[in-house]
Amino acid sequence: MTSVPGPGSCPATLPVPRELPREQIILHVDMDSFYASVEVRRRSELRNKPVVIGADPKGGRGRGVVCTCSYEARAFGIRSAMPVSQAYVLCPQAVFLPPDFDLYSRVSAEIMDLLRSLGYRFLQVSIDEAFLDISPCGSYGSAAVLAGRIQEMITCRFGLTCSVGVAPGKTVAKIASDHKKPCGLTVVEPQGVRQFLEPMPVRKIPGVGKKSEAQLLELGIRTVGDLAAHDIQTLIGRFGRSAVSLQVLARGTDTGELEEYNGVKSVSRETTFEADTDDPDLLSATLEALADAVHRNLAEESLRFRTVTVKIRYQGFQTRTKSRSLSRFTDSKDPIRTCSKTLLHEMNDGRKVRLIGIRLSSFEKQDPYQMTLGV
Ligand code: TTP
Ligand code: MG
Repeated sequence: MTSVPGPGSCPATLPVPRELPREQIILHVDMDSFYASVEVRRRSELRNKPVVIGADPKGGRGRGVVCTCSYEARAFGIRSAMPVSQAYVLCPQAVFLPPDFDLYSRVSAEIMDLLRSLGYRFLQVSIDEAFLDISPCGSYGSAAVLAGRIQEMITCRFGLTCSVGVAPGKTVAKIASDHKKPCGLTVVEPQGVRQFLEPMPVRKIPGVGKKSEAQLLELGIRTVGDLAAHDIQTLIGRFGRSAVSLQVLARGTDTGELEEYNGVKSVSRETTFEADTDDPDLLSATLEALADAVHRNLAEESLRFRTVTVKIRYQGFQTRTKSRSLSRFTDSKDPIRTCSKTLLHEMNDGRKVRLIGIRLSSFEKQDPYQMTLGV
């Protein structure tokens, strides 16, 4: 096993800086085809095959969407969020597997523990990606060595591959990790940021989706370079104040610090029924009301969450809780409703219920990196 240097112990051959460097160096790790790779790891007969994680396609008539797929399946045009029925048309011979969220959450937690244990400032941003502030490495040469060792270590320890980007800020590091997937390593030094970003389509900027892309195109903005150079007043006129942060991202000048969110730890609401109940309609309506309430709190605090927990107390006071972590942070209500319904369904064994509750946790504050154009 390769040992990965911590901030105070860069490899012996590498210079240890005498003082903290002025410019930060940010590393972004993103696992390759994460859910699919975890499945391939436990069933080696799936290696090198097109594997799609999503509900059963039922001969092309199945419902549901693709969570992700192996790179072999991507060669057929299959992508995340595509209906499984469409994926089936593109590649009927692919192996379609239902997602095993509990397994992916466990593997993710182990990977994140490893990354956190390296001792750098750390920020997890989704189930399979995290940032490290590796500024103490002192130079991009040392940073590249560290990045390669992190990749080796993840492969050795977990039998999974990841891609890594290293850059002076979070957004550029994230775009860099996506640049040469899978197993990619892209290092963008400060003087190379503009050259790296300028030719990219605007969609590469995190937060710019299909709709924003179309709106930008109406202004003749196709590349990140076009966006960086565009008149800011015109952009503000079209998109409002969020245009300022968007242009900062396009210019690669967002060098905000990495901060793990340390504020509110959880937002929760629970209800005790006047009389113990097993009425599914009452349980479902109560859960909806609780989802509304926690969602309102979330919005008041300007937070995005990743983990939903449902608590159920049965007649006789026995209490159970069950949690599920989403693949990425969100501030929308729908995942609270769907996830809490699934969890309640999984725990409800037909006994009468005295109390139910919903708790949200694993937060991050909204920040420009997650910014969208609000369209
Ligand atoms: P991603 O990192 O976006 O995708 P990925 O790891 O599968 O592939 P890549 O090599 O391009 O990084 O997302 C991480 C996991 O989140 C992914 O394995 C499954 C889940 N996910 C969904 O469930 N739905 C989605 O729409 C996306 C994009 C991801
Ligand atoms: Mg990934």
